[in-house]
Amino acid sequence: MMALWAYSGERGPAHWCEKFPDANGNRQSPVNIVTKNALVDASQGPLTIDYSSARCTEIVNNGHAFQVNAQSSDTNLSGGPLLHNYRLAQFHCHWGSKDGQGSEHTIDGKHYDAELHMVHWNTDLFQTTGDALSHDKGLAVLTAFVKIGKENSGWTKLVALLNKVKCKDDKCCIEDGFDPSMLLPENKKDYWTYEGSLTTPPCYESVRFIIYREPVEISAQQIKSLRDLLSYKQSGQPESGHPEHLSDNYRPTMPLNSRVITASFH
Ligand code: 1SD
Ligand code: ZN
Repeated sequence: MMALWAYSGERGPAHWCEKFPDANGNRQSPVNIVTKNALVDASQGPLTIDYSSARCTEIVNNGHAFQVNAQSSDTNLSGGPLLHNYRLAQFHCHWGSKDGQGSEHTIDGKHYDAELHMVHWNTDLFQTTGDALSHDKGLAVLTAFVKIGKENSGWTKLVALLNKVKCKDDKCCIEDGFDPSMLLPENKKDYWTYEGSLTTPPCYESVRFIIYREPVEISAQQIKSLRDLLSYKQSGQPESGHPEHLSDNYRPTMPLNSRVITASFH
């Protein structure tokens, strides 16, 4: 079956709103962060991130990205700009086919090489991830930029897992689990935050983004394992006119409109 949307061509980002009207809304993501315009709010309390009970037991290639699913557990993301408790549902990345592109958000117009999204849902107000997905304050996405540089030992295990889900719909159990905190930058105090949306259809306006200022570095060899993923099924072939490799899976930045981006630091 043909995918309902894509990152280029006739079903690319400019056409998403034809099937997914929220994509035309006024609080869409990603956005360009103009650092000098961010409103400093050092009064926000610290962000609490507790992944100690995380049970990340499955990795999937969904044809748009890889995704590591977390089973229901007592992970917690709260504090900072968040008014509720959030629980980790999954994490995934967006990346480029070549250096200098791949992140969804940009900083003063500049792309990083990839962007990691830790997707959390609000367990105070909703019963399931599905309920939370389409409602304001439903999701919180903790975001880390990825930059090509030195090898990252926190990524070693992820790279090994990526090799097991090369094709669309490939799935693999992670027997001994995966500690997602290995993928976050050291400096967790400095971040930007704003109210946005899912960056993929249906583009629901349900997401509070929290974006770390400090990028994490991974090696050229490590990013290659992302670029080597395939966008089609083992038994199939690439859709005509669409890239064989899964990359450049980032949405162009969307207008900020009247939103304000807050910075946790001076
Ligand atoms: O792209 C993801 C999508 O795969 C899904 O995870 C959705 C939440 O269910 O979130 C978007 S994103 O906004 O985190 N990129
Ligand atoms: Zn994402």
